[in-house]
Amino acid sequence: MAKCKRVLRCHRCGKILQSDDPKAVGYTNPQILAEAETNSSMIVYCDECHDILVAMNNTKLSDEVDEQILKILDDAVASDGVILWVVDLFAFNGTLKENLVNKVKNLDVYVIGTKRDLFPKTIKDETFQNYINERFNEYGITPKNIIIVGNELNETYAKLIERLQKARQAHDVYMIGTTTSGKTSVINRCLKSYKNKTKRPIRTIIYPKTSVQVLEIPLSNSSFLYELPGISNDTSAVSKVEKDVQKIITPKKGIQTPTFTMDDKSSLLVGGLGVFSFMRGKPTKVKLYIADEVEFKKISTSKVREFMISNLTKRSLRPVSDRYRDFQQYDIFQYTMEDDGLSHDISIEGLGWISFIAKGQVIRVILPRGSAVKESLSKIR
Ligand SMILES: Nc1nc2c(ncn2[C@@H]2O[C@H](COP(=O)(O)OP(=O)(O)O)[C@@H](O)[C@H]2O)c(=O)[nH]1
Ligand SMILES: [Mg+2]
Repeated sequence: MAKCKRVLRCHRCGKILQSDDPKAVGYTNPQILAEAETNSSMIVYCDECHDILVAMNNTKLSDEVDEQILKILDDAVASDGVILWVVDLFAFNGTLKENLVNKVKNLDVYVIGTKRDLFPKTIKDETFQNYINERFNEYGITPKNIIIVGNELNETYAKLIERLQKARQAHDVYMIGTTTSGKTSVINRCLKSYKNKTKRPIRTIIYPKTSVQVLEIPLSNSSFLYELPGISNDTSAVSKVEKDVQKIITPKKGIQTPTFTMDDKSSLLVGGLGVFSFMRGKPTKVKLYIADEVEFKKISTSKVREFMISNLTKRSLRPVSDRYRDFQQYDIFQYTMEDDGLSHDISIEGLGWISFIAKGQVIRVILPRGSAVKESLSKIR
């Protein structure tokens, strides 16, 4: 009698998987393939896609502007400049890029966490400071100071300038941060309490030996603060969707934090863009953090695929991106959590995150291809 075996495809590119020829398409490790053949719930990628996915989650600088920023930062390194790193408290994850971190590691780094006003007032600044500190520490940076700001005009900004003036000891200050992290807003608010005591004007210049524009603010007759161009956030869901969808997923007024109890058959849909499926584990209380206009829904995991496809036309859960017309265009990651009883986040960069106590659950995350997913101890505990 003939033997029959299931033919498996790469979950990302759809190519038929094989483990015979490492040079041919669809190659994957024989052990993984053998395991997947007997375990139908396992997700497998060909080696090529696997490498792409790993690379994507280790965000590296990609575009040209980023290269120029690194060039400018060579000056910061050479002159022992001070780094003022602006981070978006909501869309934090793409912030720490390897090349950038390596460049400024040995300098004094001050961090400004922006958009505090999006979060409930009950959350203490300290909570955000601890989170930022932990993430920077992971990359070998100990920030000298972390300041949390929002869109209100308050003393924080005046204090910020004062503190920076003292700390920098006549060195130049280089302000860096991802695009839309809030650099210009911070500067505009600081300028309200800034007095230019120098003979030099505030101006934009093309930074020497580069082709990028920077804002140059004189701090003394011989030193400046430079606002550098935004670092690309090419792994953010925001960069993967059209303008009107971007507007919906980027919080303006506030975020919503609905809670759910997820069992091993339930999934949480975040608009038509992201899904968190709990595959294994006891019922878990989950808090979702997303922009106020994003719709969400808890459904049975067995219905996810069908729902996502029908939602493309029905649009019963918004937003929907027309760039993701079929299920193959989403990436899928699977996390097996530790059993440490601590609060963890799984975040889809730029879209939002879930927060829950880790107890060995298996969680599958579906997200627009190319956006990064990150697991860490919780931002808000
Ligand atoms: N809610 C809120 N929005 C902010 C804050 N700072 C900046 N934004 C918004 O974030 C977007 C990008 O800000 P911008 O300062 O231009 O960022 P840049 O690209 O880093 O210079 C704009 O829509 C701002 O209105 C803040 O503290 N709170
Ligand atoms: Mg700007």
